[in-house]
Amino acid sequence: MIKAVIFDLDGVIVSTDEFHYQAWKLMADQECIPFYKTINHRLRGVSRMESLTIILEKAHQSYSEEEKVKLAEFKNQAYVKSLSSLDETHILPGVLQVLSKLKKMGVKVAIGSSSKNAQFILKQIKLFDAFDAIADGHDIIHSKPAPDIFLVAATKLGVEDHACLVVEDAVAGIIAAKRAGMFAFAVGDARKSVEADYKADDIKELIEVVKNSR
Ligand code: B16
Ligand code: MG
Repeated sequence: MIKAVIFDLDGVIVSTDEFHYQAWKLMADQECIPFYKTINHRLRGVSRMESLTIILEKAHQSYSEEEKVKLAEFKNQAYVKSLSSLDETHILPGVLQVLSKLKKMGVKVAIGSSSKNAQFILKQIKLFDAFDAIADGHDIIHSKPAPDIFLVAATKLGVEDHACLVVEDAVAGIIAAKRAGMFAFAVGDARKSVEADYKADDIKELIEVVKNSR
């Protein structure tokens, strides 16, 4: 029986990937590092420093740890600045209906995001109070595909791991959910994952999945 649904943030609740892309691109252009959308695609669900490591694969020079921290800070400042234009109109289709139905069914809801900006983003889109728990990049050391973020979310909710369903748009997030012993519901890019328990074109399909588990 599914007692809780844990939502990834970027790509599930709101699409911030273009904002991430533009901010990383600014950093990459400044450093003359080739960076394009296919590389950006690999950054989904991956932490800030791990994202930088992926981008630096194409760099023509090596960087010290201190320099890497500075590059990540530069990107984050540009990213946060761009988030000021984010509002509730950016909430992805179906999300509000799904949250409202789950509430009525008595199913707990949480956020499980690798982002250290998750709380700010939730405030921008006016959904900060819509969740029973928020687990974000500040709560973990190892980001997806490690199961940590979802295990923290389940603990904060007080729900057993095996009674949680994770909604993810990243393959790394699906792997993390399965490693956490949870059900995995894939949307968007994550539908190519072989590990997902459910794959959907429309997030609203998860209501039936939760109902059928009861
Ligand atoms: P930040 P999610 C992830 O969010 C993004 O998908 C990923 O591209 C980003 O690098 C990561 O958050 C860290 O974000 O730099 O804001 O801490 O999909 O786990 O909600
Ligand atoms: Mg995501």
